[in-house]
Order: sequence, then structure tokens, then C-alpha cells
Amino acid sequence: MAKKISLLLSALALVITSCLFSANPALAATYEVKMGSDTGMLMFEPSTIEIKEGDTVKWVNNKMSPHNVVFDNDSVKSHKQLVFSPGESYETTFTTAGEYDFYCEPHRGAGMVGKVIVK
Ligand SMILES: [Cu+2]
Repeated sequence: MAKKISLLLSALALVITSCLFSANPALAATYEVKMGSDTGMLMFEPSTIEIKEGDTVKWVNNKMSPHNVVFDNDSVKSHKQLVFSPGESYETTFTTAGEYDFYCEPHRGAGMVGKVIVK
């Protein structure tokens, strides 16, 4: 009788353990970066963003347009076409870990630069 109970308990433990270890699939996320701060500063907000491989950065036009997003020597990630209206946006998905610097062409001299860190 005792043996039967212990067998039942170990079976139960196995079921619980397998439930705990069935990990959720990692869902890709989208992170927003404002182009122009809420206070009207010529900057990306946040200027540095840390994401994971497969995640997407969405740049949303906010204030002080026109803006664009340029990654040096990378026409795939860049969005050179200027945005003028609030709410206009660009998206880039990052599939490879690394650090990616970008800037806004009209306002680079004013310090409107940013960085995407992909882990
Ligand atoms: Cu700009």
C-alpha cells in the first residue's frame, strides 16, 4: 500500500515538474522611441534603448519635425524619408546582437543621435 502511494506521488511530482519547465515561447516585442521630446527638445526619447534579438524599434514622430532615422552604411535599417506629421512612424526589426548608432539627418548637429543595443 505504501509503495503504491509513493508511486502515485512521484508520478504527480513528474507532472508538476513538466508543467513548470514548459517555458513560454519568447515573444518579440516592439519598443517605441519618440522623435523629439515632449518638451520640444531635438532628441530621441529614449536616446539609448536595449532590446533582444528579434525585437522591433518603432520611431514615432513627436515634436520639432522633420526627422528621420539613419544608420551609417545601412540602408536596410535606415529610414531616410523625412516625417513631418506627429504620429508618423518607422519600424526596424533587429535580428543580430550588437550596438547600432543612429541619428536624425536634419538635427545630427544639434545632438539628435541614438543607440540601439541588441542583446
Ligand atoms: Cu530630427
